[in-house]
Amino acid sequence: MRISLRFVIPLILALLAVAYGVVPLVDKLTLRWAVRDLDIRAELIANTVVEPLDDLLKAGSNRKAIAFLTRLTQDERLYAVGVCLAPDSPPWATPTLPEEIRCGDLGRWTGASAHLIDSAKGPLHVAVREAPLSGAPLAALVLVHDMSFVARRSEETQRYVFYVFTTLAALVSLITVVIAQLSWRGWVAGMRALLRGEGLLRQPANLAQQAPEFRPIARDLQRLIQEMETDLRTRDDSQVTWNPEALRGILHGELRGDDVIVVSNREPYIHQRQGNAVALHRPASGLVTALEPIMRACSGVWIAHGSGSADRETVDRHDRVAVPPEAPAYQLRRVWLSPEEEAGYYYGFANEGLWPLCHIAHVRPIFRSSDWQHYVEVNRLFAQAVVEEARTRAPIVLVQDYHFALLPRMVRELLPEATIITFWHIPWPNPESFAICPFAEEILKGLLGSSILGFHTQFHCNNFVDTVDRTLEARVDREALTVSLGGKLTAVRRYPISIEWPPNAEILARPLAECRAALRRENGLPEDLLLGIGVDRMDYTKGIAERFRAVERLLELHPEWAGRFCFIQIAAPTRSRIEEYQHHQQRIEALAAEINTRHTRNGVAPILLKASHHEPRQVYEYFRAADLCFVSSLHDGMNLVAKEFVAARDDERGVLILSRFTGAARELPEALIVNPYDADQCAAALHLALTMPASEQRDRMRLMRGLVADFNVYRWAGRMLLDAALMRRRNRLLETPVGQSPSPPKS
Ligand code: GDG
Repeated sequence: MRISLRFVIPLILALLAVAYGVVPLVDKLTLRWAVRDLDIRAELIANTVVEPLDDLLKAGSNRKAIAFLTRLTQDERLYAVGVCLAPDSPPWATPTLPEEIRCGDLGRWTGASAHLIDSAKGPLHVAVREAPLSGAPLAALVLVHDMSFVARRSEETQRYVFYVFTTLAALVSLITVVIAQLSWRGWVAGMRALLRGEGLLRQPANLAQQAPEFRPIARDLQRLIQEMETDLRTRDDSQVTWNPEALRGILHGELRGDDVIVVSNREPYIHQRQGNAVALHRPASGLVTALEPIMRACSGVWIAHGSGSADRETVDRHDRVAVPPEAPAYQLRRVWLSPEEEAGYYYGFANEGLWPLCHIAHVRPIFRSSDWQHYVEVNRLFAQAVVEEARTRAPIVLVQDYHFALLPRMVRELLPEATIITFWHIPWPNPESFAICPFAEEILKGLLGSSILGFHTQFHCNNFVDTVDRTLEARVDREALTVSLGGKLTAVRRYPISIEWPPNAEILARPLAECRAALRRENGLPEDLLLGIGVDRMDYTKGIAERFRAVERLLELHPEWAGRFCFIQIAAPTRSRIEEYQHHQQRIEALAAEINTRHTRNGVAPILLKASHHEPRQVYEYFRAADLCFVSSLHDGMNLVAKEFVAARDDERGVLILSRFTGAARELPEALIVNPYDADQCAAALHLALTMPASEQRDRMRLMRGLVADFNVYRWAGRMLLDAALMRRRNRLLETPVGQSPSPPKS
């Protein structure tokens, strides 16, 4: 529409100008030129005919004189000729001489220019010239030219002028449209690129080449936008009290209540058949711990694998169940997998391939092409579930973890307007380590379907960007930390995950002294015994063996602790179908037994291994009963146990020993930071913790609690949602055609 107007309007203007300006001008000019030509012609004829005419008159042959004049009019333009010998006599003339030409008023036709008359024949040009003849010195010759040829010539000229000008006008209009289109697109593209953060300054060779005139404005605009964003971020982060209400506020204010869909492998509630009854379980998973309070606040849909033996019995006909059961706040949509799919996608590719690949824990990754096929299929299955659950064309999809590396791209293809935030809960290795994966390219391309890709630490963000740079033909902006693949931009951002704060009152309900006494009693331990705690899934990345070795080393270096100190390890069973995990559990059990054999004193074993699942409330009671918590992961994205221990200690006591290879170590430097591979250092940290004065414990714990309180899980999710909202606003602004409302809901 815009294009056709741009073409037609100049064309119409040009035609009007031709009709009312150019054509009359051409007429006037043609006439003027013709009259001048005829004047000259008349002069020439007069000069030529006077002499022969005089001879004929002298010879007295009037008849011959008239015949001579009539012969002259055989010239197609000379219409009539007459001779006036005296003013009062009738002219000798050809029969065609118009009647209004009389010898008495010839003065009417003389002067600087000839005169025109209209006759039945058409316009005539009359020229009167002196013709001194013998005996009639005042005689005059009247020459009348037919001017119809002028009209014909003028008509022809008009036609040519019209065609020429119309063609020119059409050409000019066309060129105008093309230039306008090109420059409009260039500017729009430049502006879009700028607002997307692909500043011209960052790709001078590319964009600045396309629109070099844009460069100075771009620099200023970009700086302004960045300053505003930083300003907004800092203000938001420091001024908001991050709680469920704040999150709901963002969702309904910034995101206009758009629908939120979470996708994860692990479901937050598992229904298990136990005889005739159905029991509800909360799985041991950092991801679930973090996301559950978010979903309770946002009330969207959580899509996950229905893995419980009674899961099918508890869903409605859309495979949904409202949770939490005691106060439903959101929908859990279960996706069913066959045993083969689960074996290939979950146990195989995700946990025998990607998990060891991303954790530098010296367990060799296994990649089977059959596992990969299942991984692709299951990702597609979940992508389809996302489409089914989306209420609008542009939902916010929160993709969780390494089980769904391909999902972001699949969802992007099915729902191009969706805002896809992918969070990678585990570390991202360096490019050399990642390169051994035979499906590296597909995984990276899959992840780059995300609008935002989040990691716990800046180090993992950098590793990811480096990996993309080495593996794909993508544009990487290291300053803005964005990756552009096939024109689609993915922002790679750091969002350190956290836990609910303040912690749920229920899990802190039991008084501290009671927890201390009860747990010692229940485990047959002396009342004054010092207690260490470790809570993990039974995973080889958690460094449980290294932890036990540290306890052993402590007892070797400080035998006085034997019988006075016990370390309780809660190890929830995990991925037990995988051989590596079975071996790991056997090794851990054997190691604990071996150390206990050597160091048990007064009936107190130094290590109490509880290889079973515990409810969150019990876990928190252990945290509250302990004097120290030891987190010794060999490599961990964040490690929420560290933060949970801090949250559990409202008495501001207890010491946290924390592996430097966890994301948490970057946020909690007041913990005793150790290298879990260094048994001596860990033993020294254990000794330090057991002897740390209460005041120092309080000082350290206060700082750590302050950090976790400020940076709780609502802030983690809120930050991502705010970034998503900003992105959506930008996209709506830039991609919505003028006058069209953005993304109407699906009918
Ligand atoms: C991944 C990343 C990242 C443990 N045993 C029991 C139990 N737990 C709970 C803990 C904690 C959670 O499981 C473990 O969370 P972590 O963060 O320590 O570790 P991963 O499960 O490996 O989590 C990790 C996390 O994702 C989040 O992004 O921090 O780096 O590896 O909440 O309390 N919970 C129950 N019973 C148990 O026996 N109920």
